[in-house]
Amino acid sequence: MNFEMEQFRLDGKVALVTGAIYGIGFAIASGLAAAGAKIVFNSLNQDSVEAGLEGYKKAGIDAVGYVCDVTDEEAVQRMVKQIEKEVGVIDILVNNAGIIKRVPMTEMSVEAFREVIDIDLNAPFIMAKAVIPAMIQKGGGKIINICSMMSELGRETVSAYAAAKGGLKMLTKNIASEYGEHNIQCNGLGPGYIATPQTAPLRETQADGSRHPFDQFIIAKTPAARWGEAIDLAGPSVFLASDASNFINGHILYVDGGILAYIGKQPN
Ligand code: NAP
Ligand code: GCO
Repeated sequence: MNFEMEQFRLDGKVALVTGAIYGIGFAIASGLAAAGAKIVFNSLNQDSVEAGLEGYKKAGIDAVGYVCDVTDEEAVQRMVKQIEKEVGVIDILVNNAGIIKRVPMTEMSVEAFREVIDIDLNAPFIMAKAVIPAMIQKGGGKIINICSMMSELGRETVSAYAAAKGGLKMLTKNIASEYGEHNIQCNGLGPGYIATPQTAPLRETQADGSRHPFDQFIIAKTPAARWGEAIDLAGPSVFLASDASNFINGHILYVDGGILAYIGKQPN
């Protein structure tokens, strides 16, 4: 069997990207659309769905949006059944929706900790549980969980997020283990530090016009010497969503400019 570039195409596939009205999710959806996928997304309310649809229309993408909180299993089950009826069986699920709370652990309420775990870890479980049965019936599918460098490393103030993303790495490996025989490939994408609304507070220009200390820190820690852009995730997502990665399962693909490989530039 010869390799064909067609293996990177997603024509005829239905891709659900959660929380994809902007940021990394929107960029991933744009990449999947460019490879031929039909894009479906969800957000928390009708206004944000409408905003998302406007954004996709401006990008020339004919997307379909649904209101759904990914932590609500009944709502997720209803949404997946509605998508299967109105668009088609979900071939590709990207668990992108996520939040972060930056609070010193001893000052973090258990409610705040639980909220991060609920959205960043429990929801990918809920979403995968909802789409896998139809994927099995169809003969296979792709699940891509958006992990993080915090699936591997910790840092001050992100205990809940790191616990969730570390758990998401292992949930990825377990879905791969449990459903690989049904031709379902479940892999993770681990973005490095990406310039999106989620990291905007870490990049704010200081009152004296200087760069945020954390901004300078990340530049020194990243061999690419830059923050990632959301679009840097598009190509790797197409790869993991396509037939080109059919023998890759349970893998976390880090898209981090090399930060996990590098001790960091020596301060001047
Ligand atoms: P973002 O800009 O904050 O966008 C997150 C999206 O998730 C928003 O559209 C948000 O909707 C949605 N969302 C949050 N809770 C939801 C819920 N319960 N149900 C449905 N949608 C929900 O984040 P991002 O930077 O694009 O990050 C996207 C993913 O990449 C997250 O999982 C994040 O942890 C991960 N990640 C980000 C970075 C980075 O450096 N930016 C690096 C590694 C991993 P609303 O707008 O309505 O709140
Ligand atoms: C932080 C950042 C990181 C990034 C990302 C890194 O506060 O350290 O928000 O957590 O979002 O997860 O991969």
